[in-house]
Amino acid sequence: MAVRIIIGAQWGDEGKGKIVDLLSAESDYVVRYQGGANAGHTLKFDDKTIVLHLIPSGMFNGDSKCIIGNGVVIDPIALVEEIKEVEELVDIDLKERLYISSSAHVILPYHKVLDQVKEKSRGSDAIGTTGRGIGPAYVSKVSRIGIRMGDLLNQTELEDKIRKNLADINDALKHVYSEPELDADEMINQLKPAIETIKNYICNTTQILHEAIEAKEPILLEGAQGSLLDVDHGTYPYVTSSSPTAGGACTGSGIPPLAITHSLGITKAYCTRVGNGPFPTELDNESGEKLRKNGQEFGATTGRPRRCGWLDLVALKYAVRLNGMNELALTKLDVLDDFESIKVCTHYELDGSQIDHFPSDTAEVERLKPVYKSFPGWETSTRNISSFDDLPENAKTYIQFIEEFIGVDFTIISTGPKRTETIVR
Ligand code: 2SA
Ligand code: MG
Repeated sequence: MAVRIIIGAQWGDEGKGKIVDLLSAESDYVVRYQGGANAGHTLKFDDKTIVLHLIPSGMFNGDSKCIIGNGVVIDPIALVEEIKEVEELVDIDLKERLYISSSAHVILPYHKVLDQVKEKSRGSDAIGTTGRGIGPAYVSKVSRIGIRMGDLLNQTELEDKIRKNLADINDALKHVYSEPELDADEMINQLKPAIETIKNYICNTTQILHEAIEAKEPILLEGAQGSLLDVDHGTYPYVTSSSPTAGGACTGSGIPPLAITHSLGITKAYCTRVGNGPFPTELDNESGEKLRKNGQEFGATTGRPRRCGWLDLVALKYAVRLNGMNELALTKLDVLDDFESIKVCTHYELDGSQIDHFPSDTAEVERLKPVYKSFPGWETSTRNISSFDDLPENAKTYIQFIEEFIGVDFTIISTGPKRTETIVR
């Protein structure tokens, strides 16, 4: 019985959605454990495309139960829109498939306003958030004034809590940020229809998962964002406000660490980052442009162009160690198809000395100079190849070098966005 965590090994957008969709056919449960509607997980199957932000990517392949765990922060209005979108795309009754933790925290309109106002006030130090209210919602959670999904079921108490929180927030909006105040009644009325739609999905998901583990049912845990955006282990403060790494999967679902059997890291064949913060292998040149164009590297939630660069093996090794990854998936190999030469970063130079680890000090990460190893490109299409043996020799050499460097093999290699465009080893 597998309990497998799927974790981004970079700065997000590694293609976790596609891999979760692929593996969900063999899973009884698919669980989101952190983040919120800042995530953008793109799925392509049959002739359909959908970008999921909150609903787990296990909805469309098999009939696994999809859980939004306690560690997620949920915007009820965004969730209702997404439920509608899913039900319009395919003929499924989500009532049978979707379970939402009563302990997950709610993103209220004031969190989104605070997110945007705080970003504006940071000026050139902006983090480049998605503006979806993620940071302020986790602030409410840890400062113990948060509203949880279960609280949506008691209208009187909910209204009380919203009014109380809003009094402080309006004070800050008015006096600290010189921004207009928000109206509690308007907010409450806006939430009512959303609550009506989602109330039947709210339940104790931790208990469901404990029973699933005891019944030895296979579970997939779907991370959002990536290891280098982790609030503890990423490039702080240029991080998201949750723990995408393996530990976050336990706290964000209630699954104990010893129940986890597999830690599957997802990495692209190159690197991207969206938002601000250091990115050692970033390419501010034609090759970077070409990666963006070939890989269609634009934010799946915000549409922002993603920053692109060569694969950073030092950062990848750090992610593997942080998460105890014992399997890797390589995605978007086909994006490199028309490059004459391809580089990977094998170590860094920091202030004149060579280092081979990822620094914990973000100021040091800013000063890193990547040292590369070059590979000849394969300059032929790998799109749609589904057997490792059929890959061009130069692609095999590239992949095998990464595996040897990291010490973990790729069990999945993706050669296009569709389910069929995949090598499973
Ligand atoms: P936030 O909104 O507080 O989580 O932003 C903090 C940082 O985390 C980054 N972040 C992301 N990075 C990559 N992908 C994400 N999801 C979307 C996508 C992003 C989009 O799939 O493309 O559409 O722009 C994601 N979500 C958060 C963010 O850029 C900040 O650097
Ligand atoms: Mg994404």
